[in-house]
Amino acid sequence: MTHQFDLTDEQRQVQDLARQFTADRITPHAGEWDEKHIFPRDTIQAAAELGFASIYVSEESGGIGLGRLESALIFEAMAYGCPSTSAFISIHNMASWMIDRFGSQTVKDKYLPSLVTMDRLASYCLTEPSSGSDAAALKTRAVKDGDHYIVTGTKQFISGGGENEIYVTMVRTGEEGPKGISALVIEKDMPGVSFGAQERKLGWHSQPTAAVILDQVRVPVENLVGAEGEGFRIAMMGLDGGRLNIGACSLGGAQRCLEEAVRYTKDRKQFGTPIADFQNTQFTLADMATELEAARALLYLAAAKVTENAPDKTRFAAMAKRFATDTGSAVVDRALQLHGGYGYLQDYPIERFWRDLRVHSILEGTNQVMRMIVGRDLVRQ
Ligand code: FAD
Ligand code: 2MC
Repeated sequence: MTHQFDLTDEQRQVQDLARQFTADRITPHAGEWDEKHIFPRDTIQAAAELGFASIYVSEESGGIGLGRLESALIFEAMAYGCPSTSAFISIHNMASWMIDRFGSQTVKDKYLPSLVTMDRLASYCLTEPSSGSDAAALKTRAVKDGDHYIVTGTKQFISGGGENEIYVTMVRTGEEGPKGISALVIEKDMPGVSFGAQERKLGWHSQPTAAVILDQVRVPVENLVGAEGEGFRIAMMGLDGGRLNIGACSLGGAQRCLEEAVRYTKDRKQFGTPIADFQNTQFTLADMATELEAARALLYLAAAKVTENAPDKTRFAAMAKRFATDTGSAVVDRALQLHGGYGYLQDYPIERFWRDLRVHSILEGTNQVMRMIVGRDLVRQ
């Protein structure tokens, strides 16, 4: 490390590994996955062979035990090829980490060995039809019956819904509000689990999204992650990391589009000269690069804070998610403009990134909710 703000040699190695994997296994295929709605399960499992299914799962549980900055570097690198696939792997990591960090030895032994290899894939189920931003208002009920809970309710918009084997699900075991919520591991094959139709989406075509419908599902009490009533806090702590990863996916996608725009504008001629020669083009590229670096710096700082469990980690994760996702989309939008009409065509990758990044300002907490988290924290002090 030459100075305080550089990556370490180990971090660069992790980044290089993820970049190489992306160049070999993701970038050449991402356009086809998007166009044909292909879910690349083989590629996702190949990522697990590099440890990318369990980046911040502890080594004792079979993970690679890295920090959140290393995680951000990996998701940023993979999003350079395909933000949708990178984000899918991030959600699996978030759910696996919740089990590792808060689960009993029984629940860890039951699920983590197959999650770190991605023989089983994990979803994170918080949102419901009537509770999105107001997540603590969730209604899915889990009623104790001996050594089981009987779970009934619907989870909406679940990434991996219908495909994944494991659903880390926030359910109500007690009173109204956040303190009545618990986290339970539910399996796809448990009787009473079914799925809604696959959602037809603007982007994120390389991964499935569906409602998870729970009708009197009998779930062993041993599948609790953390104690009863701790589920909301666990879910929010999962999202502190998930939001960093989603921000990193926007950075990686936007970096790709910036590079595509530089290449394209040097090549494309109008008025007898490459359009890269116009001052407007150079100023636009300069702003794109500057804003991206600023977002990256904030995101890496926030990631370091989450690794350290700093007292202001949640505020910084929210700031970074908001800023990186908005900046990422603004950068991609300008890259599209610099491509003119060609940017709007599927012959170039820009429109795919434009569509894929759009949802990052909505999911894992909308960017209005991110402002709410930051604003509340500012006025609380
Ligand atoms: P709402 O909460 O109804 O919000 C609508 C609008 O109102 C938004 O602009 C919002 O910012 C604004 N708003 C709401 N409350 C306030 C407020 N207090 N102040 C200001 N503005 C406010 N969820 C999961 O649990 N697991 C998943 O795997 C998952 N994957 C997803 C995948 C996709 C493709 C999508 C689209 C969503 C996914 N989600 C998932 C759900 C996602 O987290 C929610 O869509 C998101 O949290 C917003 O909830 P909502 O859609 O109900 O919008
Ligand atoms: N870490 C630890 N604890 C936390 C926390 C965090 N990041 N955030 C909240 N808590 C605790 C908080 O301290 C409080 O506990 P206590 O009363 O003991 O102090 C409790 O949780 C309730 O918190 P709030 O009072 O802040 O709860 P409120 O209901 O007012 O709002 C809000 C919480 C709006 C921040 C939350 O509902 C939220 O994040 N909404 C957005 C939902 C969301 O992000 N959904 C994403 C779904 S996943 C997805 O989209 C995917 C693609 C996977």
